Formats: sequence, C-alpha cells, structure tokens
Amino acid sequence: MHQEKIETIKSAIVLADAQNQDELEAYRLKFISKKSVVGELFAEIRNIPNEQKKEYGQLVNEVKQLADNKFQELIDKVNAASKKAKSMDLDLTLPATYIPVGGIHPLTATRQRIIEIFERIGFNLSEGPEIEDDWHNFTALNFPENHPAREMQDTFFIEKNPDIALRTHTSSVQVRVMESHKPPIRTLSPGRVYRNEAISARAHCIFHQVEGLYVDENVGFADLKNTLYHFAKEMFGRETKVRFRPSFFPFTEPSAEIDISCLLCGGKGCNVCKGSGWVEIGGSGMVDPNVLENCGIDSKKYTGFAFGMGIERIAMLKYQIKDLRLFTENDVRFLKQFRSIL
Ligand code: 2NL
Repeated sequence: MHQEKIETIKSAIVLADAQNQDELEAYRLKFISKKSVVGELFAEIRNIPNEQKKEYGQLVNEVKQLADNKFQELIDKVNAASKKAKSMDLDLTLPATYIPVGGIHPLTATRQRIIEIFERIGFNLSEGPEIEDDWHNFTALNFPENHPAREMQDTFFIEKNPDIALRTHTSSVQVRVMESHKPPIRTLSPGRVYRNEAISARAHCIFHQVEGLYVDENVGFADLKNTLYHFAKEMFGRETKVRFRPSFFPFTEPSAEIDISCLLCGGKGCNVCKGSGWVEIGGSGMVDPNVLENCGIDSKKYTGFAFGMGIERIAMLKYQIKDLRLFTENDVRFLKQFRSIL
C-alpha cells in the first residue's frame, strides 16, 4: 500500500515543473515542506511496524533525495529564465537614445547652392588638379612673364623650372576644358585654391572658388550680365540689384567686378558695405581672344564670357559671417548654427 503511494509521489516529482517563482513555491509546498506529501511519508514512520521501519525509511529517504534534487534543478531553471528576461527588458515607451546628428558645412551648402543655380541654366561641372603647371595656371591665361602672381610672394611653388605650383584659381580647370572640348562650352569649376597670404579675418592661404565659362558663337556681354543677374537674384533674393564696375584681369577684355546691392541695408549704406550700398561678389569679363587661341579655339568664330567668385565670400555675405577663419576652425558652436541650411 505504501509502496504504491511512494511510486505515485516519485512519478509526480519526476514530472513536476516550474516556470516562475509562484510555481516554485507550489512545488516546495507540495514536495519539500513539513506538510508536503513527502513530509507526510516521514510522519507515517511511527505507524509502521518495527520490522518494516528500516526498509520504509530507506524508501522515504530516496523520495526525499529525489524531491530535493528536483527542487534545486527547478530553482536553477527559474533563475536562469528570469536573468534572460531581465537582459531583454525593453520599454518601448521610453524616449529614444539621443544620437548627435551632424550638419552640412556652410561652405559646402553655399557651393551646392551655386552649382544648383548654374546647372539649371545649362552649365556642367568640371574639376581639375590642385597642383598645376605654369601653362594651365598662368601662361595660357595670358599672364605676362613678369606678373606678380608668378612670384613666390603670391604663389606656393612646388618646383621651379619648369614651374609647378598650387593653383591660384580654378581658371586652370577651364583651360583644360577648352583644350579638350569644342564649343559650345558651358562649365562651372568649383574647387580649392591657394595663395601665399597672411591669415586674417579677411584672407586665408587656402580658400574656395567657383568659376564659370561660356564659349559659343555670338556670346556677348549682355549674356554675361543676364547670367550673373539671374544668379544674384537666385542666390541672394528677388530684390537684389547688380552692378558691373570696369576692372582688369589678364585673361578677360573687357573686365568687370560684380557688385550686388548690400543685403543688410538694401543699399542705404551700413558697415557691411562701408556706407556705399554695394558689396563685391566676384570678377568677370569677355574671355581674351589670346586665351581662346591658346586653348585651341578659333577666336574669329567663337567668343565667351567668364566669371570667378570666392565661395567663402558668398557664404560670409549670405550668413553674415564676420571672420574667414571660422570656416576652418571647425568649432561646433559655429558649425551647429548651420545644421538646417540644406
Ligand atoms: C575673381 C575674378 C575671374 C575669370 C575669373 C576666366 C577663366 C578663363 C578665361 C577667362 Cl579660362 N576668365 N575666369 C574671369 C574673370 C574674373 O575671377 O575675382 N575671382 C574670385
């Protein structure tokens, strides 16, 4: 009779399971505690005839051993499961982790905007080397033999005789385009340029330029004016006025500085335009026939206009930046002000 009961309890222990603390406690109450079925088997000992006590005791001890082992096994199992659950503890209602997001550098944004404006009116992009030979940087562009830009004071030379230098403008790229392409040419050349200047709020030895070139039959000064007029309005706003001031460049004839009405005072006169109401944004002119011929283009058949602007200068005007050095210092207090400009 006892035998049967013990076997039933044993198989119940073997089959027992626990998924959590509550079920573990239920197991403890059922098989481990004093009032459990196993506890009752012990209490039963006093009712067993003396000659059977030893055998019964052995059986009951086996049951207890089995129950204890199973209990430890279940404790381990529940602990491991709760540890795993904790590590996957996920609260989808919590605010997301903050990931700092960078922004577009103001010079990049300015360059992109300039490119966009000219691409829409049919200019393509051209790029070339930053280390240039004398021909592409000076001679093809009609620079006279004794021009000051050919001196060490103004230009970073890498080698002398033959001269190799860091390009002083991106006109060298446009010379390369004219040498390798037939008109019509409508190209925009943005890029880094180098001049031997002392670094200050208004000058840097490294800066960025964008030059434009349009060569075709019957290209005239009116085309130059209208193109730059369109650019100024797109870049600085509908109300912007444009003025061309006679100037001189070795590679254009005639030549003109491009001024726009001051963005800050609208032309009334302030400290940005130094009271004049106008600010300079670049230079321009009709490509000198010598330059066209130097690049293998028939100057009797074709004419062209060209212009050049400093990207830093355009960005400084557009965003009222007072010191050129801010562009290269990469102080996040400066940069983060431009997070939303593109
Ligand atoms: C300025 C003035 C200018 C050009 C650049 C050019 C290029 C070729 C032929 C003729 Cl291949 N001209 N470029 C023309 C006039 C002015 O730049 O103030 N740049 C910041």
